[in-house]
Amino acid sequence: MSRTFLTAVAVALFALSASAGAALITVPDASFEDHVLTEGGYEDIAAGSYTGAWECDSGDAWIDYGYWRADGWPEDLYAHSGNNKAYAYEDYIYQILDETFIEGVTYTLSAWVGQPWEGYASDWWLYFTTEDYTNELIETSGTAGLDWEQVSLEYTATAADAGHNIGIKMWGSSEVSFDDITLVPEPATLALLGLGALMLRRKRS
Ligand SMILES: [Ca+2]
Repeated sequence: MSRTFLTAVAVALFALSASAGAALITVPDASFEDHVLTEGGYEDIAAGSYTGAWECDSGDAWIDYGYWRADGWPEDLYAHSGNNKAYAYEDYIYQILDETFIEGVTYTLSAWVGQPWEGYASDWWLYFTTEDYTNELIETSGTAGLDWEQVSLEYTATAADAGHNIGIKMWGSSEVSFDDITLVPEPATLALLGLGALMLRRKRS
């Protein structure tokens, strides 16, 4: 085997290992089901009795299981999956993950958003932060509809972000609800493979 070929193989293997290493990030309590509720129940994320992984900023964020219907409201938005969803009344819901940013990797944070009633404020925001949840790296926002919709935010980590914990954060107005949060890193695998092919070509010519 030629040295050129071995170089290309090495580059491809490196790309594959980078891909495997960053392929999956598990968001703890991604569907807000870790805290078990009975139907009609709710729990303040800031309460000491809350058992999930999420945190909030000002104590106005809850997980619920059909709370508004149980409270007599004709409409409610049931969880996108499982029993529970989260909502924030002008509050932040966030988590600082154990995983750290890798320079050049593009992270996609996705959430399902929706709201139960017409005529109420319905803004949602998504953010990436570092381990300080107030340090916002990027944000996006929109308006929640009456049914669930998946929204997302992409961020490519810089050299300055590398090694910092990944923070994911949401904000909602009124009873804008969130469920099924995912975080997918996309390493520059194809770019690295492309680089390998380019090196191969250059050495041949
Ligand atoms: Ca859920």
